[in-house]
Amino acid sequence: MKHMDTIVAIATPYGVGGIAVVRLSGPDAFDIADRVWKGRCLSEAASHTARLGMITADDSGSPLDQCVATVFRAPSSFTGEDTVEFSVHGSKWIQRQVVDRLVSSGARPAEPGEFTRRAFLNGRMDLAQAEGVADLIAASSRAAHRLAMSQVTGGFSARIDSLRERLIDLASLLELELDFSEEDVEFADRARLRSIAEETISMIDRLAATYASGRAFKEGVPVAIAGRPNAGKSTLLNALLGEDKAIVSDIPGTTRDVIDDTREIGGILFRFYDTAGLRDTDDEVERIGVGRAHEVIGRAAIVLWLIDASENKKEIVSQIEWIKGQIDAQINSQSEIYNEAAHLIVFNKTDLVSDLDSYCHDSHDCHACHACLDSHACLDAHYSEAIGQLKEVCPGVDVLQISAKEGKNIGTLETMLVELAKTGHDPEAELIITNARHYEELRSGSKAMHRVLDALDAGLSADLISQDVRAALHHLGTVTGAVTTDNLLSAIFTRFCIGK
Ligand SMILES: Nc1nc2c(ncn2[C@@H]2O[C@H](COP(=O)(O)OP(=O)(O)O)[C@@H](O)[C@H]2O)c(=O)[nH]1
Ligand SMILES: [Mg+2]
Repeated sequence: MKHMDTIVAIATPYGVGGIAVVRLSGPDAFDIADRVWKGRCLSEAASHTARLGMITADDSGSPLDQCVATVFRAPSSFTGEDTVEFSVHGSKWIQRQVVDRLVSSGARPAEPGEFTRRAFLNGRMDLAQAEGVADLIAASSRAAHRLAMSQVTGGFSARIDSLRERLIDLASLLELELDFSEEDVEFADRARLRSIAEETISMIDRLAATYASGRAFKEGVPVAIAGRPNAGKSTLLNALLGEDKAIVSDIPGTTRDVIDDTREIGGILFRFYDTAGLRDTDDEVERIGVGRAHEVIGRAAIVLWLIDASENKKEIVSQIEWIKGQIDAQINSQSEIYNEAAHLIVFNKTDLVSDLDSYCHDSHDCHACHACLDSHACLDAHYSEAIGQLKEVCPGVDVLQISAKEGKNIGTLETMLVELAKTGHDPEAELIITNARHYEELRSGSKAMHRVLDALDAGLSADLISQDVRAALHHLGTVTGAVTTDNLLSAIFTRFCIGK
């Protein structure tokens, strides 16, 4: 597909920097560039070379900015078209003037995502790779960066293409039969078709199942800090973020709204949510906060249930029982995406119970003792019955002791968070999907393949079965752009920003 016009936009962020890059791409890029250029002719420059020169302010040749122009000749450029990138001085005024000057010399201001759209249309990259470019630009952690890179470099597309090849084989076996329909032959052994279809479904489903983790790695793995008022939730949020983000006080009900922020730990971006303490209350505002807390807990991938370890044993046991009820209720009303939330029981304020050593050794009806605080085993012994019951509801639940105020064991908590985030899918090891559109297409593809199985079971004719195989092919094809419509492209690229 050929574009007749030449587009221009600032490719660097809006604002003042040392330099800014103005990108010009299209069939007339070199002619337009030469019209505003004082220096050695750009249209004669070799591809991938840079020249120092002057951009003129007007046709009389008065200087606007001294800059470096980098020349890329079609098809060896990002867009696949002739391209000049001007590295100009980074004043906002200069940037605007250079763009205006190029527009008045024949270029058109680019629309959002238009450079990447051209790259796709000129076959420089497929659709999943183009979408990867947007993710790469937005990547804010090592995991998100790695996932975007696997999309940009085509690892993900290769997997989709191999799935499509299997389906094409399947469809052609079926369609061969159609050509010989009068002779009533079955070229394709039905049992073999079935096993190919089943294998394809399991491959598609496995990829689709990575989406919950993929989205979490991209946007920040959601971690809810939950518990009764005054357990130290806001103190823990501040300790994890390393700043005083939430107000801490000993007045129960201080945190009324959800407060959140992100932090990268071990290469993974986490989004921590401090919530209002869960309790029944007559205060209207606090009640709304408690409602929101429940929503956040329901959507979290990891929930940290905080317990004030300085309470007496009876109170702690009752809190563990209460947490069991909360988790139980949540498991029963799970959303599809985060149906495997991890739960961690965190005993906080352990600094307050250090003077209770003797108390503990004399009787077991006590707070956790100092010696206990460094060993999980002992704490489990103290609350073994209650924790055992909790594990019946939620087998993977883990227990940890910290002091949010003194920063004790926060490092251990962080290590546990990283491990929990990777239990679903490891971003370093696996191909993981991060894009909602890809997820939807994979699911539709899987549904079409289930219809293929049903049709095989029902002994339907080859033409009916092949229709559903074609439908599955279509859905997988839209992921990489082997199949596209203008609407789809507009929907994708208008979400990019100008200059991409
Ligand atoms: N000694 C001690 N006090 C703590 C600790 N964590 C929180 N606190 C105190 O407990 C009170 C309630 O803390 P806050 O974080 O506001 O609890 P929230 O209601 O759960 O958010 C404050 O006075 C905190 O200083 C801790 O680890 N040790
Ligand atoms: Mg609070």
